[in-house]
Amino acid sequence: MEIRIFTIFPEMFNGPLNTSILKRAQEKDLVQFKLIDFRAYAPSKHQNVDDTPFGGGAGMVLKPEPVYYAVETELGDLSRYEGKIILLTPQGQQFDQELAKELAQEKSLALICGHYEGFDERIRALAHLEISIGDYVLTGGELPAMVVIDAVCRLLPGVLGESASPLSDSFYEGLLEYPQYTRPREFRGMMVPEVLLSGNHEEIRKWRLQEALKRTWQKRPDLLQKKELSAEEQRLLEEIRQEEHDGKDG
Ligand code: 9D3
Repeated sequence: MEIRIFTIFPEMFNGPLNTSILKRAQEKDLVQFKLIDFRAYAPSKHQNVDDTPFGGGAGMVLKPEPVYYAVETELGDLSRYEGKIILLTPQGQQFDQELAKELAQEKSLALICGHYEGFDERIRALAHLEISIGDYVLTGGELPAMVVIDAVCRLLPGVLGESASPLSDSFYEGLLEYPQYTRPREFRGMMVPEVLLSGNHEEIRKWRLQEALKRTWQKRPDLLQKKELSAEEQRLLEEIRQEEHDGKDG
């Protein structure tokens, strides 16, 4: 996948893109990143990429020309561009795992980051979709772009090793994670649950599934509403409800 990032702060991306999994994904040529500073496309060298809003008011607005010039120069004829052009904006569709999966199917992505109070409205016409990463106010679209890139790239074939395959996400899809333990068996009086030491893989599988269901039920009941539960999951959840009702610890 090729990912182009349009920003006036390309240096913000150096850490995340050149560390760990994303670094390795580039080395394996599974993904290519190109950072484009749209300041380089300002109408003249000293002309700014932002300006005061027509009609008055505080703050600065990102001008359309540098963004259009940058995107058109990089992507060529937009009617022939095969990927998705994405505007990062607080008004966008809220990013989630489903959207990450959809974007992971694309051959290329172009992410446009604003870093102002807003965009000139005409910039929206460039984009196929607008994405927000949640209801909180950031200083720009760069961190959201990195969130989208991270979530999408880990889904690309070969990016994660076998052991951490995104396929293993799917068994517990839509659930919070089950509790995990490593050595030592006892730490400051806190024990690793016996079942995990038992070597009984079927018991371990059931325990993990039930713990994942329990956590989700307690902390994110909204996720359970969305999920279609198998017969086994319904049975395990019923047990959890019963235990809770009987006042066992949970
Ligand atoms: C005056 C209204 N503000 C919107 C709440 C203006 C505004 C504030 C901050 C416009 C842009 C920004 C910078 N944020 C982003 O560009 C952004 C963002 C975010 O702030 N939260 C979650 N997702 C995103 S995606 C892009």
